[in-house]
Amino acid sequence: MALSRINSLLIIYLNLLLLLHVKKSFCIGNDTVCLSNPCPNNSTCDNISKDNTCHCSNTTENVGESCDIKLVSCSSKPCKRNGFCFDLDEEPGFFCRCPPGYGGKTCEITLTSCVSGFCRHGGICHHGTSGPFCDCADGFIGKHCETDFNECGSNPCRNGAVCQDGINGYSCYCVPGFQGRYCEREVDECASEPCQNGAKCRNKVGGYICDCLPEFFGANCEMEIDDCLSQPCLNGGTCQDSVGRYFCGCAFGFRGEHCEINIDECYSRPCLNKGRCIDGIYSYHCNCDGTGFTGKQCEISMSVCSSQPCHNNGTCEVFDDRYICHCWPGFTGSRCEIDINECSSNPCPSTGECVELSWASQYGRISELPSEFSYLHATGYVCHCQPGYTGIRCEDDIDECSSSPCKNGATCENFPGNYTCHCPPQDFQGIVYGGVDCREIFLGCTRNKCQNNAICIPYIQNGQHEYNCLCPPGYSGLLCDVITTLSFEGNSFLWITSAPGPIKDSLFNIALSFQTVQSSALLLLRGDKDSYVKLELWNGYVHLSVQVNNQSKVLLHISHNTSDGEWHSVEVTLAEAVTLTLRDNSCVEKCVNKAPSPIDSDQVMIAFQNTFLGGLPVGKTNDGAALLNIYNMHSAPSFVGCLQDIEIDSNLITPENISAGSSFNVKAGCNKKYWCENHPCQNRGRCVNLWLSYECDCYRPYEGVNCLRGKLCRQARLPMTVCGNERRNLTCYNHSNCTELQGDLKCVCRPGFTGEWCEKDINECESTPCLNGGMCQNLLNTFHCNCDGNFAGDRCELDLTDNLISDIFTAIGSITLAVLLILFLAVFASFIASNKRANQGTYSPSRQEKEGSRVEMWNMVQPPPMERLI
Ligand SMILES: *[C@@H]1O[C@H](CO)[C@@H](O)[C@H](O)[C@H]1NC(C)=O
Ligand SMILES: *[C@@H]1O[C@H](CO)[C@@H](O)[C@H](O)[C@H]1NC(C)=O
Ligand SMILES: *[C@@H]1O[C@H](CO)[C@@H](O)[C@H](O)[C@H]1NC(C)=O
Ligand SMILES: *[C@@H]1O[C@H](CO)[C@@H](O)[C@H](O)[C@H]1NC(C)=O
Ligand SMILES: *[C@@H]1O[C@H](CO)[C@@H](O)[C@H](O)[C@H]1NC(C)=O
Ligand SMILES: *[C@@H]1O[C@H](CO)[C@@H](O)[C@H](O)[C@H]1NC(C)=O
Ligand SMILES: *[C@@H]1O[C@H](CO)[C@@H](O)[C@H](O)[C@H]1NC(C)=O
Ligand SMILES: *[C@@H]1O[C@H](CO)[C@@H](O)[C@H](O)[C@H]1NC(C)=O
Ligand SMILES: *[C@@H]1O[C@H](CO)[C@@H](O)[C@H](O)[C@H]1NC(C)=O
Ligand SMILES: *[C@H]1O[C@H](CO)[C@@H](O)[C@H](O)[C@H]1NC(C)=O
Ligand SMILES: CC(=O)N[C@H]1CO[C@H](CO)[C@@H](O)[C@@H]1O
Repeated sequence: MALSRINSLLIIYLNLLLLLHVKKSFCIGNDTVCLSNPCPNNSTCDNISKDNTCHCSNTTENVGESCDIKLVSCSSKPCKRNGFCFDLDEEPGFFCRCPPGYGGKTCEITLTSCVSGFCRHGGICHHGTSGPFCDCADGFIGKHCETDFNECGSNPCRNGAVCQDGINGYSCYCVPGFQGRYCEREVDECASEPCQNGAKCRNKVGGYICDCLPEFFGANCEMEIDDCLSQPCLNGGTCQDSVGRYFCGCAFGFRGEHCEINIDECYSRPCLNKGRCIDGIYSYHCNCDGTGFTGKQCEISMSVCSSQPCHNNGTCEVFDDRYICHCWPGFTGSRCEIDINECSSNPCPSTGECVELSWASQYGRISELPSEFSYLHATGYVCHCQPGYTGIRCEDDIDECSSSPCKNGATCENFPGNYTCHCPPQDFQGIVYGGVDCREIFLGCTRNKCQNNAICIPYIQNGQHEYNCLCPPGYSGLLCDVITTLSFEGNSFLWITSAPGPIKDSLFNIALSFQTVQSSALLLLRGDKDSYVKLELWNGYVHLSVQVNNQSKVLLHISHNTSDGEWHSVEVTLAEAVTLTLRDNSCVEKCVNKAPSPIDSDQVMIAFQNTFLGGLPVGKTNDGAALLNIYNMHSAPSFVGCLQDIEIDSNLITPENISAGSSFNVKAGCNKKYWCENHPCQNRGRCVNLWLSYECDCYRPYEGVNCLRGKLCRQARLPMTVCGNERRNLTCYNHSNCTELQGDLKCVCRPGFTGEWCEKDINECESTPCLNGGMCQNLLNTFHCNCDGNFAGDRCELDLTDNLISDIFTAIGSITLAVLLILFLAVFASFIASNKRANQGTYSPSRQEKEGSRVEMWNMVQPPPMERLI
């Protein structure tokens, strides 16, 4: 029930709200209101206003809902009888205040009874016989009490006071000095005792006068006269004013009432030692001249510090009758005379030099120090770097190459402290750059005269383009046109004499290059029989032996085989040590050998005047009789081969400066002959170049010079014997006899044979008995020398020309040798040919060999008769 009532109430309320809303939206549609222009004349439709749609356009003129009511304003002067008009903004638009006795809307009515407003200012209206009249309140007069009565008219105020009229009264406003209702009483201004400092007050009209005591002034004598105004205090004294007087506060050094007295500071005699005192203002000065003292009070004896005893800017301080020196850091000593040596520990490395900071002379000169010397910073050191180094401890190498100093494509190589430019080789235009930085163009080699493939090295001297020739081995001279090569052709020697040098320098120095196939040979001997230095080849190795006074001292060698037919350079120096050096590209290790020098006597030096190269003069020299004795000593065989670039004590030996008679079998140039080039050895025999000749290493059964000769049953040529016992059988070849000695079988050989069975033919050529290049042929128990054309004799020992060093000889000798050889070979060949023919058809060499061996070993049959081939 209750619920349904609440429901219906809620529905009614909601409907009401809806209605209100609809109405509101309707009414608010002001556009439509104004559009219909419902407002009357003299009004406008306002579309902002919600409630009052029409507004009167001039509200001072038109009012009312339809703006149709017109107001009357005071401007139209509606009030009569001088009534005062007030504008109203409601009907009728004005209000008139009428003068007394009149009324009505426009004061048009004359009042004749006690109506309100007949009496003004509280006057009471009474009705009389002749009309109403007014009983006015105090202070007002007139028919209607309209006029205020002037009470000041009787001048009630005195002494020039101003009277002001009021309603039923008045007020008096007094001039100063008067008081009272009518300003009739005079005021006593001295009553408040305005005068100070004992002054007497005299009253005056409207004021007073203070009669001041001396020292005071001012209207009330309140101010005191300043006695200090005259600045009575002298010499900077301060003035202090007091009543009727002043006091001076004096500056230091002055006294007196006005500080006029300068106090004498010398009075106490402050200067000592007869110094003269000069007074000043609150001070004194001691003039110590002539007293021998100094200081403010002449208290310091001048004798101690005046001589400036302290060194190195130390300060001198007097201490009793002595002095003390105060030193700067870095100095010490009682007089600062010792400069502490900060460099004593050698703190800088080798690339820098230690410079002490106390070395004033170095300031401004080296970059590591500031420009000005100061004792304040004089302790310690700096490292002054050598050129090319930097860093505090000069540890950094400056890369001089970083500035690219090398020009024209040269490469730069940095070194500690420096650089080197490697100039490029001659370019395609033939330009060579040189100089320190490869800047300069060197033209010296453009037309050089260097010979024999020498390398030309250009340079500039005094502005001229010059050149040097760098000679290849075997040549010397400015243009490398001098040949230094010498040929040693067997049993040769070259005798050089040199002046004896001073002993203490390098004793001697020999350098030479050699070329040989000999495995043993004497290269050089310097000295004599007792004392010498000897350079030899032993089994291909270079050996150096030194002998002093017949005692062998030093023996050095270098284990590198040099008998290979190629050039090898060897150097011997004798100074504090004996040094043997093999300067050889092929020698890789232990190419230098050293030993302490055994030579210390001048005697030896005299012996060293003589040097023999290649061999010793054994009986073969024009004036060699004496030498023969001196140099008849054991040595390696004489050298066969070539020597060049021989330097003895730095003197170059050339063929030109060899004197006649001091050599044998030595020729200029190198006569190395390539014997094997034409393959002279037949039947696959191996050719060995022996320098002056060649040798054929034949395969069996071939033999002979060129392996042409077949070794046809050689053992059968000579008879053999066979003997034996029950234990063994023995065959003895080559005509040897068989003997039995105490049951032991032995072969007894014929001369020229050797071996257990006398089977070996002794090679008589082994000792190279043929001289002067003669070629040896081995025979049975003997040999035969095939001599060079210029030589003859069993051993080719006879010289046919006697012209030792002649190029013609060389040519003829070689030709003769060749012709002889050819002849010999021809004879030899024809011999073999005829021999072969005799045996043709009967022999097969291999078969014969086999059968022969069988015969040799086991047959007791006597062999056929010997066949002599040569
Ligand atoms: C408005 O004034 C005009 C003449 O100026 C008149 O014709 C008209 O009737 C007036 N309208 C009203 C509502 O008084
Ligand atoms: C009222 O409406 C009129 C006509 O639409 C328009 O000219 C006028 O500016 C409006 N007044 C105001 C105050 O918006
Ligand atoms: C209204 O009317 C009076 C009298 O005619 C006039 O003085 C005043 O200027 C008018 N005001 C306006 C706003 O027009
Ligand atoms: C409008 O005002 C003028 C003067 O201001 C008056 O003459 C006129 O009669 C007035 N019109 C209406 C309809 O009130
Ligand atoms: C030495 O000392 C004096 C002051 O004691 C100073 O004026 C002067 O420059 C110093 N000399 C040097 C070289 O430092
Ligand atoms: C550095 O080397 C150049 C040539 O490369 C030379 O002229 C110069 O003297 C050298 N300087 C030093 C300090 O060694
Ligand atoms: C050096 O060479 C030669 C020739 O080839 C040879 O006879 C000799 O035995 C060699 N020496 C050594 C030590 O090998
Ligand atoms: C040198 O020594 C050898 C053997 O060692 C000796 O036979 C000779 O007589 C000596 N000569 C001299 C001059 O002492
Ligand atoms: C071998 O003996 C014979 C005869 O007895 C003799 O003539 C010959 O000389 C001897 N040969 C040797 C090498 O002893
Ligand atoms: C009345 O008119 C003004 C101006 O045209 C408008 O901004 C306003 O929304 C209107 N009011 C209604 C209720 O339509
Ligand atoms: C020990 C030995 O071998 N003896 C021999 C030596 O030669 C003769 C003949 O050929 C033999 O009969 C032996 O036996």
